[in-house]
Amino acid sequence: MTLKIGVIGTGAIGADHTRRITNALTGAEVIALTDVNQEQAEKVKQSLGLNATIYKDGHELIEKGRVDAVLVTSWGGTHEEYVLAAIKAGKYVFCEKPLATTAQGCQNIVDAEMAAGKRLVQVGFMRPYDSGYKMLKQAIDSGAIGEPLMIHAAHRNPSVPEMYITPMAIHDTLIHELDVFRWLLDDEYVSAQVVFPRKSKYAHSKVADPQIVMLETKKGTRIDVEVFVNCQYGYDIQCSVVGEEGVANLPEPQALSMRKNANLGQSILTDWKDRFIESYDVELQDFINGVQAGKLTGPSSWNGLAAAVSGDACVKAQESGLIEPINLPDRPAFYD
Ligand code: NAI
Ligand code: NAD
Ligand code: ISE
Repeated sequence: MTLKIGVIGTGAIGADHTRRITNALTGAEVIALTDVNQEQAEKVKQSLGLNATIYKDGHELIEKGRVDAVLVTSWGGTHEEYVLAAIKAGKYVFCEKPLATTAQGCQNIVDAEMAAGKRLVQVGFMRPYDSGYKMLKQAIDSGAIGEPLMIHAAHRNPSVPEMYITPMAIHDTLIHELDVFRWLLDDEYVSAQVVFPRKSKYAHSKVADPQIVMLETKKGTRIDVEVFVNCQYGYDIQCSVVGEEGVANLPEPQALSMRKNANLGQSILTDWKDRFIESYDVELQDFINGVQAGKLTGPSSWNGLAAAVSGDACVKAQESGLIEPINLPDRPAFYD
Protein backbone atom coordinates (compact mmCIF):
# COMPACT_ATOMS: atom_id res chain seq x y z
CA MET A 1 0.00 0.00 0.00
CA THR A 2 1.34 3.44 -0.89
CA LEU A 3 0.99 5.79 2.04
CA LYS A 4 -0.95 8.98 1.29
CA ILE A 5 0.67 11.98 2.90
CA GLY A 6 -0.48 15.58 3.42
CA VAL A 7 2.06 18.38 4.00
CA ILE A 8 1.21 21.41 6.17
CA GLY A 9 3.72 24.19 5.46
CA THR A 10 5.53 23.99 2.12
CA GLY A 11 8.45 26.34 2.86
CA ALA A 12 12.10 25.33 2.95
CA ILE A 13 11.86 22.00 4.73
CA GLY A 14 8.25 21.23 3.71
CA ALA A 15 9.26 21.55 0.06
CA ASP A 16 12.42 19.52 0.63
CA HIS A 17 10.60 16.71 2.47
CA THR A 18 7.96 16.68 -0.32
CA ARG A 19 10.76 16.35 -2.87
CA ARG A 20 12.39 13.46 -1.00
CA ILE A 21 9.08 11.59 -0.58
CA THR A 22 8.40 12.06 -4.29
CA ASN A 23 11.86 11.45 -5.76
CA ALA A 24 14.05 9.65 -3.23
CA LEU A 25 12.04 7.52 -0.81
CA THR A 26 9.74 4.56 -1.30
CA GLY A 27 6.25 3.65 -0.11
CA ALA A 28 4.58 7.05 0.03
CA GLU A 29 3.21 9.88 -2.09
CA VAL A 30 2.19 13.44 -1.28
CA ILE A 31 -1.46 13.90 -2.26
CA ALA A 32 -2.33 17.03 -0.25
CA LEU A 33 -0.61 20.33 0.49
CA THR A 34 -1.37 23.53 2.33
CA ASP A 35 0.46 26.69 3.26
CA VAL A 36 -0.68 30.05 4.66
CA ASN A 37 0.95 31.33 1.51
CA GLN A 38 -1.12 29.37 -1.05
CA GLU A 39 1.16 30.45 -3.89
CA GLN A 40 4.02 28.65 -2.16
CA ALA A 41 1.99 25.41 -2.02
CA GLU A 42 1.08 25.83 -5.69
CA LYS A 43 4.75 26.41 -6.56
CA VAL A 44 5.81 23.18 -4.83
CA LYS A 45 2.99 21.24 -6.50
CA GLN A 46 3.98 22.52 -9.96
CA SER A 47 7.74 22.16 -9.54
CA LEU A 48 7.44 18.50 -8.53
CA GLY A 49 4.56 17.73 -10.91
CA LEU A 50 2.42 16.41 -8.04
CA ASN A 51 -1.07 15.04 -8.44
CA ALA A 52 -2.10 16.75 -5.20
CA THR A 53 -4.94 18.86 -3.86
CA ILE A 54 -4.21 22.18 -2.19
CA TYR A 55 -6.33 22.78 0.90
CA LYS A 56 -7.38 26.08 2.51
CA ASP A 57 -5.62 25.26 5.79
CA GLY A 58 -4.13 22.46 7.86
CA HIS A 59 -7.43 21.56 9.52
CA GLU A 60 -9.22 21.11 6.20
CA LEU A 61 -6.30 18.99 4.95
CA ILE A 62 -6.49 16.73 8.01
CA GLU A 63 -10.28 16.42 7.95
CA LYS A 64 -10.98 16.19 4.22
CA GLY A 65 -7.68 15.19 2.69
CA ARG A 66 -8.08 11.37 2.77
CA VAL A 67 -4.48 11.17 3.99
CA ASP A 68 -2.95 8.35 6.07
CA ALA A 69 -0.31 10.61 7.57
CA VAL A 70 0.48 14.30 7.96
CA LEU A 71 3.80 16.18 7.82
CA VAL A 72 3.80 19.35 9.94
CA THR A 73 6.52 21.57 8.49
CA SER A 74 5.07 25.01 9.15
CA TRP A 75 6.67 27.44 11.63
CA GLY A 76 7.35 26.12 15.10
CA GLY A 77 4.59 28.16 16.76
CA THR A 78 1.93 26.40 14.67
CA HIS A 79 2.99 22.80 15.30
CA GLU A 80 1.00 22.03 18.46
CA GLU A 81 -2.33 22.94 16.90
CA TYR A 82 -1.85 20.70 13.85
CA VAL A 83 -0.35 17.76 15.74
CA LEU A 84 -3.31 17.78 18.14
CA ALA A 85 -5.73 17.95 15.20
CA ALA A 86 -3.98 14.99 13.51
CA ILE A 87 -4.08 12.89 16.70
CA LYS A 88 -7.77 13.74 17.14
CA ALA A 89 -8.41 12.49 13.61
CA GLY A 90 -6.42 9.28 14.35
CA LYS A 91 -3.74 10.14 11.74
CA TYR A 92 -0.03 9.49 12.01
CA VAL A 93 2.01 12.70 12.09
CA PHE A 94 5.64 13.57 11.43
CA CYS A 95 6.26 16.94 13.07
CA GLU A 96 9.35 19.02 12.46
CA LYS A 97 11.18 20.25 15.54
CA PRO A 98 10.21 21.82 17.84
CA LEU A 99 7.24 19.56 18.63
CA ALA A 100 5.84 22.68 20.33
CA THR A 101 7.62 25.84 21.42
CA THR A 102 6.88 25.25 25.14
CA ALA A 103 6.96 22.22 27.45
CA GLN A 104 3.24 22.71 28.17
CA GLY A 105 2.49 22.50 24.43
CA CYS A 106 4.44 19.23 24.21
CA GLN A 107 2.72 17.91 27.34
CA ASN A 108 -0.66 18.56 25.68
CA ILE A 109 0.50 16.42 22.74
CA VAL A 110 1.84 13.64 25.00
CA ASP A 111 -1.50 13.58 26.87
CA ALA A 112 -3.52 13.44 23.65
CA GLU A 113 -1.33 10.69 22.19
CA MET A 114 -1.56 8.55 25.33
CA ALA A 115 -5.35 9.04 25.33
CA ALA A 116 -5.39 7.84 21.71
CA GLY A 117 -3.75 4.64 22.96
CA LYS A 118 -0.87 4.28 20.48
CA ARG A 119 2.12 6.19 19.18
CA LEU A 120 1.06 8.41 16.31
CA VAL A 121 3.79 11.08 16.42
CA GLN A 122 7.41 11.18 15.24
CA VAL A 123 9.46 14.36 15.78
CA GLY A 124 11.94 15.59 13.16
CA PHE A 125 15.06 15.16 15.28
CA MET A 126 17.28 13.77 12.51
CA ARG A 127 20.68 13.84 14.20
CA PRO A 128 20.35 10.39 15.82
CA TYR A 129 20.02 9.10 12.23
CA ASP A 130 23.26 10.82 11.17
CA SER A 131 26.23 8.52 10.57
CA GLY A 132 28.66 10.94 12.29
CA TYR A 133 26.60 11.16 15.48
CA LYS A 134 26.17 7.37 15.38
CA MET A 135 29.97 7.03 15.35
CA LEU A 136 30.20 9.35 18.35
CA LYS A 137 27.60 7.29 20.21
CA GLN A 138 29.44 4.09 19.39
CA ALA A 139 32.68 5.62 20.77
CA ILE A 140 30.91 6.51 24.02
CA ASP A 141 28.88 3.28 24.42
CA SER A 142 31.85 1.02 23.67
CA GLY A 143 33.93 2.69 26.37
CA ALA A 144 36.56 3.66 23.77
CA ILE A 145 37.13 7.09 25.39
CA GLY A 146 36.17 6.12 28.93
CA GLU A 147 33.26 7.86 30.66
CA PRO A 148 32.24 11.14 28.96
CA LEU A 149 33.16 14.10 31.17
CA MET A 150 32.56 17.13 28.95
CA ILE A 151 31.07 18.10 25.60
CA HIS A 152 32.16 21.20 23.68
CA ALA A 153 29.79 21.98 20.84
CA ALA A 154 28.89 24.69 18.36
CA HIS A 155 25.80 25.29 16.23
CA ARG A 156 26.53 27.97 13.65
CA ASN A 157 24.29 29.31 10.89
CA PRO A 158 25.51 31.87 8.34
CA SER A 159 22.58 34.26 9.01
CA VAL A 160 18.96 34.37 10.15
CA PRO A 161 15.96 36.46 9.01
CA GLU A 162 14.31 39.29 11.02
CA MET A 163 11.62 36.91 12.33
CA TYR A 164 14.29 34.97 14.26
CA ILE A 165 14.43 36.40 17.81
CA THR A 166 16.53 35.62 20.91
CA PRO A 167 14.45 32.70 22.37
CA MET A 168 14.52 30.98 18.95
CA ALA A 169 18.23 30.35 19.51
CA ILE A 170 16.89 27.82 22.02
CA HIS A 171 13.66 26.33 20.67
CA ASP A 172 14.53 26.58 16.98
CA THR A 173 18.30 25.99 16.97
CA LEU A 174 19.69 24.56 20.25
CA ILE A 175 16.71 22.18 20.37
CA HIS A 176 18.72 19.79 18.12
CA GLU A 177 21.55 19.66 20.68
CA LEU A 178 19.09 19.37 23.59
CA ASP A 179 17.73 16.23 21.96
CA VAL A 180 20.90 14.65 20.61
CA PHE A 181 22.99 14.95 23.80
CA ARG A 182 20.36 13.13 25.88
CA TRP A 183 20.59 10.32 23.32
CA LEU A 184 24.39 10.42 23.05
CA LEU A 185 25.00 10.38 26.80
CA ASP A 186 21.97 8.35 27.90
CA ASP A 187 21.57 10.96 30.62
CA GLU A 188 19.22 13.82 31.58
CA TYR A 189 19.93 17.50 32.21
CA VAL A 190 19.66 19.03 35.67
CA SER A 191 20.48 22.70 35.01
CA ALA A 192 21.12 25.34 32.36
CA GLN A 193 22.82 28.71 32.19
CA VAL A 194 23.14 31.10 29.23
CA VAL A 195 25.77 33.81 28.82
CA PHE A 196 26.09 36.39 26.07
CA PRO A 197 29.47 37.32 24.61
CA ARG A 198 30.00 40.58 22.76
CA LYS A 199 27.26 40.88 20.11
CA SER A 200 28.13 40.43 16.44
CA LYS A 201 27.57 43.47 14.24
CA TYR A 202 25.75 41.16 11.80
CA ALA A 203 23.01 40.28 14.33
CA HIS A 204 19.80 42.32 13.95
CA SER A 205 18.27 44.17 16.91
CA LYS A 206 15.92 41.40 18.13
CA VAL A 207 18.48 38.61 18.43
CA ALA A 208 21.30 38.37 20.94
CA ASP A 209 24.00 36.55 19.00
CA PRO A 210 26.17 34.64 19.77
CA GLN A 211 25.09 32.86 22.96
CA ILE A 212 26.80 30.21 25.06
CA VAL A 213 24.56 27.64 26.73
CA MET A 214 25.97 25.57 29.59
CA LEU A 215 24.23 22.40 30.71
CA GLU A 216 24.88 19.94 33.51
CA THR A 217 23.60 16.36 33.48
CA LYS A 218 22.54 14.03 36.29
CA LYS A 219 25.81 12.09 36.01
CA GLY A 220 27.75 15.37 36.22
CA THR A 221 28.79 15.75 32.57
CA ARG A 222 29.25 19.43 31.66
CA ILE A 223 28.26 20.68 28.22
CA ASP A 224 28.92 24.02 26.56
CA VAL A 225 27.24 24.92 23.27
CA GLU A 226 28.01 28.02 21.26
CA VAL A 227 24.92 29.09 19.32
CA PHE A 228 26.00 31.58 16.66
CA VAL A 229 23.42 32.16 13.96
CA ASN A 230 25.06 35.02 12.06
CA CYS A 231 28.54 33.53 11.74
CA GLN A 232 28.65 34.48 8.03
CA TYR A 233 31.09 31.81 6.87
CA GLY A 234 28.96 28.66 6.74
CA TYR A 235 26.63 26.15 8.36
CA ASP A 236 28.88 24.49 10.87
CA ILE A 237 27.98 21.86 13.47
CA GLN A 238 30.74 20.88 15.89
CA CYS A 239 30.72 18.37 18.71
CA SER A 240 33.66 17.16 20.73
CA VAL A 241 33.18 14.62 23.52
CA VAL A 242 35.96 14.61 26.11
CA GLY A 243 36.20 11.29 27.93
CA GLU A 244 38.43 9.94 30.69
CA GLU A 245 40.75 8.31 28.16
CA GLY A 246 40.32 10.22 24.92
CA VAL A 247 38.40 12.73 22.83
CA ALA A 248 35.90 11.86 20.08
CA ASN A 249 35.02 14.50 17.50
CA LEU A 250 31.98 14.60 15.22
CA PRO A 251 33.34 13.92 11.69
CA GLU A 252 33.39 16.85 9.29
CA PRO A 253 31.09 16.38 6.28
CA GLN A 254 32.95 14.82 3.36
CA ALA A 255 34.49 17.55 1.18
CA LEU A 256 36.99 17.75 -1.63
CA SER A 257 40.40 18.90 -0.53
CA MET A 258 41.99 21.13 -3.16
CA ARG A 259 45.50 22.46 -3.72
CA LYS A 260 45.45 25.63 -5.81
CA ASN A 261 47.12 29.05 -5.92
CA ALA A 262 49.53 28.17 -3.12
CA ASN A 263 46.58 27.21 -0.94
CA LEU A 264 45.31 23.93 0.53
CA GLY A 265 41.59 24.10 1.31
CA GLN A 266 38.16 22.54 1.37
CA SER A 267 34.77 24.18 1.26
CA ILE A 268 32.36 24.43 4.19
CA LEU A 269 28.63 23.84 3.62
CA THR A 270 26.33 26.83 3.96
CA ASP A 271 22.85 25.25 3.95
CA TRP A 272 21.40 22.97 6.65
CA LYS A 273 19.55 21.08 3.89
CA ASP A 274 22.88 19.72 2.63
CA ARG A 275 24.55 19.15 6.00
CA PHE A 276 22.06 16.49 7.10
CA ILE A 277 20.68 15.45 3.72
CA GLU A 278 21.17 11.73 4.31
CA SER A 279 19.73 11.76 7.81
CA TYR A 280 16.58 13.52 6.57
CA ASP A 281 16.16 10.73 4.03
CA VAL A 282 16.67 8.01 6.63
CA GLU A 283 14.41 9.56 9.30
CA LEU A 284 11.54 10.06 6.88
CA GLN A 285 11.86 6.58 5.37
CA ASP A 286 11.83 5.26 8.95
CA PHE A 287 8.58 7.17 9.56
CA ILE A 288 6.99 5.79 6.36
CA ASN A 289 8.06 2.24 7.24
CA GLY A 290 6.82 2.69 10.81
CA VAL A 291 3.39 3.84 9.66
CA GLN A 292 3.20 0.94 7.18
CA ALA A 293 4.05 -1.47 9.99
CA GLY A 294 1.69 0.24 12.45
CA LYS A 295 4.59 0.89 14.86
CA LEU A 296 6.63 4.07 15.08
CA THR A 297 10.11 3.76 16.58
CA GLY A 298 11.74 7.14 15.74
CA PRO A 299 12.01 10.19 18.03
CA SER A 300 8.76 10.37 20.01
CA SER A 301 6.58 13.05 21.59
CA TRP A 302 8.40 12.19 24.80
CA ASN A 303 11.70 13.21 23.19
CA GLY A 304 9.97 16.39 22.01
CA LEU A 305 8.76 17.08 25.56
CA ALA A 306 12.14 16.34 27.17
CA ALA A 307 13.88 18.77 24.80
CA ALA A 308 11.19 21.40 25.42
CA VAL A 309 11.41 21.14 29.24
CA SER A 310 15.14 21.83 28.94
CA GLY A 311 14.41 24.52 26.33
CA ASP A 312 12.04 26.34 28.70
CA ALA A 313 14.79 26.36 31.36
CA CYS A 314 17.29 27.75 28.83
CA VAL A 315 14.89 30.54 27.79
CA LYS A 316 14.39 31.36 31.48
CA ALA A 317 18.17 31.37 31.91
CA GLN A 318 18.53 33.77 28.96
CA GLU A 319 16.28 36.19 30.82
CA SER A 320 17.49 35.66 34.40
CA GLY A 321 21.21 35.23 33.85
CA LEU A 322 21.02 32.55 36.56
CA ILE A 323 21.61 28.81 36.65
CA GLU A 324 18.09 27.44 36.15
CA PRO A 325 17.07 23.93 37.29
CA ILE A 326 15.71 21.43 34.77
CA ASN A 327 13.10 19.04 36.15
CA LEU A 328 11.96 16.41 33.68
CA PRO A 329 8.88 14.44 34.82
CA ASP A 330 9.11 10.65 34.97
CA ARG A 331 8.70 8.99 31.58
CA PRO A 332 5.36 7.17 31.25
CA ALA A 333 5.67 3.43 30.43
CA PHE A 334 3.79 4.26 27.20
CA TYR A 335 7.08 5.66 25.81
CA ASP A 336 9.41 2.83 26.92
P1 NAI B 1 9.92 28.16 6.19
O1 NAI B 1 9.54 29.51 6.68
O2 NAI B 1 10.79 28.03 5.00
O3 NAI B 1 8.64 27.35 5.88
C1 NAI B 1 7.53 27.34 6.71
C2 NAI B 1 6.33 27.31 5.84
O4 NAI B 1 5.20 27.10 6.64
C3 NAI B 1 6.14 28.58 5.09
O5 NAI B 1 5.94 28.32 3.76
C4 NAI B 1 4.92 29.17 5.75
O6 NAI B 1 4.16 29.91 4.85
C5 NAI B 1 4.21 27.94 6.22
N1 NAI B 1 3.36 28.11 7.32
C6 NAI B 1 3.61 28.78 8.42
N2 NAI B 1 2.58 28.72 9.22
C7 NAI B 1 1.68 27.96 8.62
C8 NAI B 1 0.40 27.51 8.95
N3 NAI B 1 -0.19 27.83 10.08
N4 NAI B 1 -0.26 26.72 8.10
C9 NAI B 1 0.32 26.39 6.96
N5 NAI B 1 1.52 26.79 6.59
C10 NAI B 1 2.19 27.57 7.41
O7 NAI B 1 10.52 27.41 7.43
P2 NAI B 1 11.41 26.13 7.48
O8 NAI B 1 12.85 26.52 7.53
O9 NAI B 1 10.98 25.21 6.42
O10 NAI B 1 11.04 25.57 8.89
C11 NAI B 1 9.82 24.94 9.08
C12 NAI B 1 9.93 24.02 10.25
O11 NAI B 1 10.90 23.09 10.02
C13 NAI B 1 10.29 24.70 11.52
O12 NAI B 1 9.61 24.11 12.58
C14 NAI B 1 11.74 24.44 11.65
O13 NAI B 1 12.15 24.43 12.99
C15 NAI B 1 11.84 23.10 11.04
N6 NAI B 1 13.12 22.86 10.46
C16 NAI B 1 13.79 21.74 10.80
C17 NAI B 1 15.01 21.50 10.32
C18 NAI B 1 15.73 20.31 10.72
O14 NAI B 1 16.93 20.26 10.56
N7 NAI B 1 15.04 19.32 11.23
C19 NAI B 1 15.66 22.41 9.41
C20 NAI B 1 14.85 23.54 9.06
C21 NAI B 1 13.61 23.73 9.60
P1 NAD C 1 9.95 28.14 6.14
O1 NAD C 1 9.59 29.50 6.64
O2 NAD C 1 10.80 28.01 4.94
O3 NAD C 1 8.65 27.37 5.82
C1 NAD C 1 7.55 27.40 6.66
C2 NAD C 1 6.34 27.36 5.81
O4 NAD C 1 5.22 27.17 6.64
C3 NAD C 1 6.14 28.62 5.06
O5 NAD C 1 5.92 28.35 3.72
C4 NAD C 1 4.93 29.22 5.71
O6 NAD C 1 4.16 29.96 4.82
C5 NAD C 1 4.21 28.00 6.21
N1 NAD C 1 3.36 28.17 7.31
C6 NAD C 1 3.59 28.89 8.38
N2 NAD C 1 2.55 28.81 9.19
C7 NAD C 1 1.68 28.01 8.61
C8 NAD C 1 0.42 27.52 8.96
N3 NAD C 1 -0.16 27.85 10.09
N4 NAD C 1 -0.22 26.69 8.14
C9 NAD C 1 0.35 26.36 7.01
N5 NAD C 1 1.54 26.79 6.61
C10 NAD C 1 2.20 27.59 7.40
O7 NAD C 1 10.53 27.36 7.36
P2 NAD C 1 11.40 26.07 7.37
O8 NAD C 1 12.83 26.42 7.41
O9 NAD C 1 10.91 25.15 6.31
O10 NAD C 1 11.03 25.50 8.80
C11 NAD C 1 9.82 24.90 9.01
C12 NAD C 1 9.91 24.01 10.21
O11 NAD C 1 10.87 23.06 10.00
C13 NAD C 1 10.29 24.70 11.48
O12 NAD C 1 9.61 24.14 12.55
C14 NAD C 1 11.73 24.43 11.60
O13 NAD C 1 12.16 24.43 12.92
C15 NAD C 1 11.83 23.09 11.00
N6 NAD C 1 13.11 22.85 10.42
C16 NAD C 1 13.79 21.76 10.81
C17 NAD C 1 15.04 21.52 10.31
C18 NAD C 1 15.81 20.35 10.74
O14 NAD C 1 17.00 20.33 10.57
N7 NAD C 1 15.15 19.34 11.26
C19 NAD C 1 15.58 22.37 9.38
C20 NAD C 1 14.82 23.46 8.98
C21 NAD C 1 13.58 23.68 9.51
C1 ISE D 1 16.50 25.48 11.51
O1 ISE D 1 15.12 25.52 11.71
C2 ISE D 1 17.05 24.13 11.74
O2 ISE D 1 16.45 23.25 12.26
C3 ISE D 1 18.47 24.03 11.47
O3 ISE D 1 18.92 22.71 11.60
C4 ISE D 1 19.15 24.92 12.47
O4 ISE D 1 20.52 24.92 12.25
C5 ISE D 1 18.64 26.35 12.36
O5 ISE D 1 19.26 27.14 13.33
C6 ISE D 1 17.14 26.39 12.51
O6 ISE D 1 16.67 27.71 12.34
